[in-house]
This record gives sequence, structure tokens and C-alpha cells, in this order.
Amino acid sequence: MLKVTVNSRNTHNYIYRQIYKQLKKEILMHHFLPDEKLPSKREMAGRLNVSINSVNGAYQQLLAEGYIYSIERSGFYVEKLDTIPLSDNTLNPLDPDLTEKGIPDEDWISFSHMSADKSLFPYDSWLNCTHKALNSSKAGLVDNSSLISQGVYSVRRSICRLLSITRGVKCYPEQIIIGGGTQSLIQVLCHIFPINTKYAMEEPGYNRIYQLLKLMHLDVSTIQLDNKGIDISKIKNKDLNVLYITPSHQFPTGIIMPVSRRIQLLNWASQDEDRYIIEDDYDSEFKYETNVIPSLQGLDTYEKVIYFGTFSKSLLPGFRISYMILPQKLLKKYRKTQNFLLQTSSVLTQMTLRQFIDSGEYQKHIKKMKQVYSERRIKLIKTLNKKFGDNIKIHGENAGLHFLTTFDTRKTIDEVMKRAQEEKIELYSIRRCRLNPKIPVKKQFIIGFADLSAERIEEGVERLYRAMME
Ligand code: 76U
Repeated sequence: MLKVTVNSRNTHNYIYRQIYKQLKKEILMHHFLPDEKLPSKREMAGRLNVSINSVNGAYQQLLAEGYIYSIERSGFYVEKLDTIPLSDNTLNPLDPDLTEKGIPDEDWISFSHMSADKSLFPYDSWLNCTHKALNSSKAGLVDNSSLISQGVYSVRRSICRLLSITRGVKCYPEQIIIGGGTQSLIQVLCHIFPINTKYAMEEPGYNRIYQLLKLMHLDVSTIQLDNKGIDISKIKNKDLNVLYITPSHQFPTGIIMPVSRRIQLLNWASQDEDRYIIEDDYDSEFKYETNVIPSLQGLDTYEKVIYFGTFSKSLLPGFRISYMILPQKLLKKYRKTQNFLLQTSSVLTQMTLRQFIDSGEYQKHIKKMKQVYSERRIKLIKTLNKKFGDNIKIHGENAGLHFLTTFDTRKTIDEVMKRAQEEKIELYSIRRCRLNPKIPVKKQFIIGFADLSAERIEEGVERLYRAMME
């Protein structure tokens, strides 16, 4: 006996959908035999007291999804379906291990090195630039050619000019590849190198790249630092091809590599055809007391440096625009093997960035933020020194948006981290930057000040003191 009923007062559910849903369920529950004939449309309409049109709508939908088939001048028949457990449309409860933490509430104070200041960003000018970008290049948003692998050409031209002025980087726009983050570009780069390439990174260093190389099953080792950055004597003794470094502001120690070490590294790279240096210049816009230090790429006459940059620190990390600059030899390989990949950074964001740079807003913003970060940094260092006295040492504070601190405390890193949670401070230890687990870590913490307003410094340092010492 066919169990289909229709409620004509149910205005949320069209009659044809009510019939369709019930028939679908009946079929899935195998209440029909395979190849059983359904009542004709007329007969069904009569039984349910509905129009033939409604029944036709239900049958057509079942037909389109493959629950039934039709035989011309004969009628509709039920398909043969395997058994499947039926869901009653309720969602299984989410495994507690999978729930995501919400954003910390207003009361939290951030010493994170992963942000930029969100309150001083010139949202109005950015919106203005988005407007202009939309008006001037609607075609760019639908035209597949603007999704070309390397990113929009005119945007690359603007980045190229900017880098030549601000970082002494020498390149053609053709050499730039834009991407939605440093990690995705590193993946692209690693695919250019032969599979047996030997990589090395700074220890301590940027774990998210280390983990990525491991994930790609690449051969990656770590090299410890001396007071000038990555230790050249350890490099010379190793069989290595590609070295990933952060010379402008070593992550996380903050060491600024002097020119003597830069030259040694370039000469090392020049000694073998397969050697390259990846220069990750992630926060170089911010240099205090003296002028910015020019890039390693600008010093390189051998075409051995692959320069990486990002707008995550100078604008906002959520924009996801980063770029790399390939030496011509690597660019040729890229064009041969990876030009089919589509661009990962949004075209609208790229076009907006171009307007932002070309109108001078970018440089204006950097100038302002340099001033703000510089004052904030001075106040934070002063407050920390005053509160902690001999119990704190600050390193690498002359550039970027974070510095490293060593604390003289009886507590373990774990104890401090637990107390930091209780005090509602966002704090990161150097542990996240230890790549080789065999190397012991000191009681060091990365102190970021990008998202810490000047008014909250005193309170933040008080909380840090309680977490660290009490
Ligand atoms: C980036 C280093 C060393 C690049 C960085 C960062 O993808 O372009 C650090 C952590 O936004 P992207 O990456 C920029 N190179 O430290 C920025 N910092 C990371 C992202 F917030 C996180 O996990 O400790």
C-alpha cells in the first residue's frame, strides 16, 4: 500500500516536493520492488487529490536524480538500488576534539608576533582603492587571463618599482610570482628544484616552512646560528643546495645579518650551479634607529637569491598577498613546468593593492606605522626593563614587529604558558621555532607588539610579570 499523503496547507513545501520526498524515501527503504511500476500520473493525482502537474513535477525530479526510469508509452519504474543506511537528517554531534576555539575576548592582551595593528589600518583608503580597482578592471575579474599563474602583470610592475625603491631589489616584473601566502609559494618553488635537492634552514627558525618541507618529503636539515645569523662554518661542511634564511630580521631571534656574512653566503652559493639562497624578507619595512638595511637580493650579482616578501606585516595578514622573485634560470624552469597553475591570491585584492601602492597610500601607511611601532616598541622595552630588572634580557629589537626575550625565572616554559592563559595574555615561547627536537630550548619568549596598543602596555607587562615570576 503506497504511503503518500499531501498537506495542501503546508505552504513551505510545494505539493510536488511533498510527493517527491515521500516517494524518494519509500524507494530508498525498498518499499518498492526493483523495476516495480509506479502508478500512472493520472492515477496518482486522483488518489492524492492533486493536479497531474504536481505528480509530474515529482516524477520528473525522481527521474532526473535516477530513482526511477521511464519506458515510453508504458510508464515509470523504480530503479534497482543497493541498500544504504538512511539518515534522518540530524547531524551527528561534533567530536569535542574538533571544535574550534573562538577569538579571545576584548580583555585579552596580545603579545603575538603574528599580527599587524588592526585599529590603525586605513580602511577608508583601502575601500577607495577597491572601488577604483572594481571600476577600472571589471574585465579582469572575469577574464581568465588575469588568473595567469604569476599574478596580474600591472600589479607585479607596481611591486617591482616599490621594491627597487624600498629594498634595493633588482628585478623585472616578469620575475615576480604572486601567491596567497609564503607557504604556497614555497611549494611552487620546491617543485622547480630537482627531487633530491638538499635544503637547510635556520635553527631556531620558521617552523611552518620546516613542517611544509617535511610534509613534502624533502630532505631538510637545520643549521644553528652564531651572533651574525646562520653559521657559515657549519654550511661549508655540509652537502647542501638550498638555504632558507631571514637575514633582515632573523625569525625569531631578530639578528640582523651584517654584510660580511651576506657576502660569505653569496660566495658560497656562487660556487655550485645548484646552490640557491631563499631570502625571506617578511618584516623588513620596519627598521628602527637607523635606515632600512637593503636586501641580500640587491647585493647578489650571481642570480642566486630567491627573494620572498609579504604584505602580511605591512598591511594585514588576512589579505593573503605574498610574492617571490625568481632568478631567470629558475623562472625558465617554472614557465616550462608550472605555468598551468592558476593564481591563488584574489585578483580584486591584487588590483586594490596596485591602486594603494600607485596612489602613494602604501608608503604613507608604512611611514605612519613605522612611527607608531617605534614608539610602542620603546615604551614596551622600557616598561619590561623597569618591571623585570635583571630578570629579563631583550634581543633582536632593532627591526620588525617582535623581539626575543630571555627570562630568569624558576618556572618552566609549560608553567609560564599555563599562567599566561589564566592571566589572559597571548604569549608564544621559542619552542614553536625549534625545528630539531634534539636541541634544548632556553626560557625564551617571542614578544610581538603589533597588536598591542600603547595604553595596554603597562597592564600587559603586569600580567606578564605575574605569569612569569609569581
Ligand atoms: C611570514 C616568516 C618568517 C613569512 C614569518 C611570517 O604567509 O606571507 C609565525 C609563527 O603571511 P605569509 O607569511 C609571512 N615568514 O614569520 C609571518 N608569521 C607567520 C604568519 F603569521 C607566523 O607561526 O610563529
